[in-house]
Amino acid sequence: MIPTITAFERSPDGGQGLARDTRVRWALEEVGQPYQVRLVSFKAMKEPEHLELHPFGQIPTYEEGDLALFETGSIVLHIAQNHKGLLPVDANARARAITWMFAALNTVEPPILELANAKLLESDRSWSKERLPLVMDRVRTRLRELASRLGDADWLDSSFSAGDLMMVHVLQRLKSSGMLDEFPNLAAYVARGEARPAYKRAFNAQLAVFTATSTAP
Ligand code: GTB
Repeated sequence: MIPTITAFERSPDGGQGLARDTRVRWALEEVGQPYQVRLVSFKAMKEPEHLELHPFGQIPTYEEGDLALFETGSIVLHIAQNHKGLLPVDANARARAITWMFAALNTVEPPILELANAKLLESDRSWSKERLPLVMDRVRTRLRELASRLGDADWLDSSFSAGDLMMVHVLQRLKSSGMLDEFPNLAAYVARGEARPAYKRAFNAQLAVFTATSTAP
């Protein structure tokens, strides 16, 4: 059965691949599962039809037969559990890979989102300049810890997994800040993820949506 995901009709990132449908597209490409995409506008995301699929009115969602999922952690885990290629066969290695997925979403992504919000939504507040260095320090702490664990390894555990896919996509959000470059092994780790053919296909597919909608009359 071909799954259908939802994505922004017009991504605010201008096709940089930062919207979260990219991580789902990437997972589907890694396992060789074709998929369909339904594009949704910001208005449609808040309407009853979409809220039925996603209680928080966001993208991406994932539909496959009777199953409808939201939350990229859950969607990528579902894909990884039902196809070969994103989780090791060995039970302990599999549990560790899933642990890295949770670490990406629960430990590394929150301070990165806090930074994005501080820059995007709070820059006009009187306290913004004072707060920003604190928020940046929280991100740096996580990056330092992650860089120390990764060391000179290619991936977080023995081989590329859904944990790396999630971590790379989470870290990509920092590229424009320059903070990733303070940790050369993390910058190289992200570049390794982006060099994977499956990532390139996912990136190009989301970019094609942006290009098509921005050149439409
Ligand atoms: N925890 C959820 C998940 O992982 O699935 C979070 C989903 C989420 O944040 N979705 C965002 C959304 O639908 C799109 S990806 N937002 C609309 C809304 O909440 O009304 C987040 C995102 C948006 C924009 C950029 N960007 O422009 O760079 C990057 C990431």
